[in-house]
Amino acid sequence: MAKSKGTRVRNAGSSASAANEMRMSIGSYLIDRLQAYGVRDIFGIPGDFVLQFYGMLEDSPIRVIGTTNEACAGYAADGYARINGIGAVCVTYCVGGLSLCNPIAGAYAEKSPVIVISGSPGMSERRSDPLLHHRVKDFNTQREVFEKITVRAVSLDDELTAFREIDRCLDACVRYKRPVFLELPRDKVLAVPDNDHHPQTEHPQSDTAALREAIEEARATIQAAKRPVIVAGIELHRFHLQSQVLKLAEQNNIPICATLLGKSVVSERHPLYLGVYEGAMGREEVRRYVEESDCIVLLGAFMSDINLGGFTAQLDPGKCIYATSEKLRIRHHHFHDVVFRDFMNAISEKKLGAKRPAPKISQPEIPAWKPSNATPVTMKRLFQKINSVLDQKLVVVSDTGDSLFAAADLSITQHTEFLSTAYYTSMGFAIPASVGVQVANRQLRPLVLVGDGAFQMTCMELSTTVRHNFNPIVVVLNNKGYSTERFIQEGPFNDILNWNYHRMPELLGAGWGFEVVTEGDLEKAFKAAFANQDSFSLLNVHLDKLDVSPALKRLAERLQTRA
Ligand SMILES: Cc1ncc(C[n+]2csc(CCOP(=O)(O)OP(=O)(O)O)c2C)c(N)n1
Ligand SMILES: [Mg+2]
Repeated sequence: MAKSKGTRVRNAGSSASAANEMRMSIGSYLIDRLQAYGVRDIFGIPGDFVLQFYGMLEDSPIRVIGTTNEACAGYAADGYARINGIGAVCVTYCVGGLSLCNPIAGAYAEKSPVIVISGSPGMSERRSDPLLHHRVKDFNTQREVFEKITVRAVSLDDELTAFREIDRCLDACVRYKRPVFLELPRDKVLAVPDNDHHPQTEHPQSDTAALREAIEEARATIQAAKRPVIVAGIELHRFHLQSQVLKLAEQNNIPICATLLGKSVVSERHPLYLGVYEGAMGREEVRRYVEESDCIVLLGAFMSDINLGGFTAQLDPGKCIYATSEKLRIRHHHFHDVVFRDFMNAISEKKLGAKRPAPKISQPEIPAWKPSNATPVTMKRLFQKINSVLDQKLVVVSDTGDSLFAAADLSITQHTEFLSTAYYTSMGFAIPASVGVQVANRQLRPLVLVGDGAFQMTCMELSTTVRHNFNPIVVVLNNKGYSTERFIQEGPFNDILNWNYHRMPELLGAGWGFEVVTEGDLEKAFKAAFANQDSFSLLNVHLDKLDVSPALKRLAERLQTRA
């Protein structure tokens, strides 16, 4: 993690300071600070070790959203955090908390700021080491597991330090945009520390000389380049730096592409937008533009394999400016103590000297979609259809599998956001994350793209969708198993049971289901789904088990030609 030169500590100021004289309990201080950081809703399932805190949450303005299991709560909180800027989940000791490990590991990997709160046995109950229920090895096991997958994991077991620990945890969550973990022993929820405390936040500072030198070198490098290009990554979204990247591009006529995880960071209808850069998996003209560029400005991007097309991206570090919240490298020079926001503000501050004509960029046409009524649906035609409906105010939430690869070719407009786990790639993300999206903003309508395998992992979260009258459109890519894996190595382990996915509404007592075999069915189902504003719609789209997206085919072909 990048260290910053200095850190300014400030009193954050909140009702907590005013209420300090009245002395708050640890539980109420935590709830107060959650609200100060923008947490309006919290996901989870209660249990006896956390019931008292749940009671306090119910009495607070924070809305508790019950989910069907804790893993789903984790994905929902992650989806919520990606829209709201921060999310939270509250569960019981070990049986609840440890189910969160996979979603929270994903949130860590992809920098989604989620606060995890877990109840735990009271400190007084722990004397003489009893075998209390839910205990694994010793009373610290759960916290130690979370130390590996969060930026800060603490137990609020000491009144003297609890408030300070809460401040530090929440601060780390927003500063690093990564999950934090707070364990609250049940006999400390109402404990009232008797020391005075004023909430504090830390503000990392850049080393001014390092910042100046980095900016001089970056500006000179971009200015001298004939064909610079920007690769925009997900951190621009997480740190709210989209306007800075657009300013840098527009002032200097520099084309922009996005990584797969960063897709939708800038509107894909922007005149300077080239497309998703994902090595061999992406469109050939985008790959060539980036790899032939003499100055590649990677901003907030993860240099991961799937994100950049299975390690097929060929980027020469000698031609790259690579800036993230953790690293700043200009060609082979490494800079320390430069805060990403300061770098972005300074680099976009004023126009660079070079006169550069606007590049000629032609985006692929989005042809009007006309169904050939009796023709069976293919992946290619399905995604052409989806592309043609994206003008609406939608959030595309894509699960892992060919739904993700295919979605890379969708054209995301200003009105649409794109959420996926393109780096960690855990199946089961999309349906619970879509719940998180609508809890964060009821005006957004998720278009969920999910394989049949991933759907079977977390589809029960549609239950929460129904409880809250949410209205996502869920497209199940029913290719009868794990086609992405089939594509790599076929075997009976890739087969799954074919469910009547379109009959989920009968089970849940709400929603509309559509079975889609032909293009005619697809046309009718989408029309009805868009008209159905009041509940979820589910399209069970039958596909051939060997039919994969153009993006996945491109990857395979190019890997073969390079081998
Ligand atoms: C939680 C999890 N388990 C296993 C995998 C490995 N995996 C990657 S893609 C895939 C198949 C996905 O199947 P499906 O959701 O039906 O999508 P499809 O590949 O058929 O498009 C599997 C098993 C994973 N990424 N995540
Ligand atoms: Mg499948």
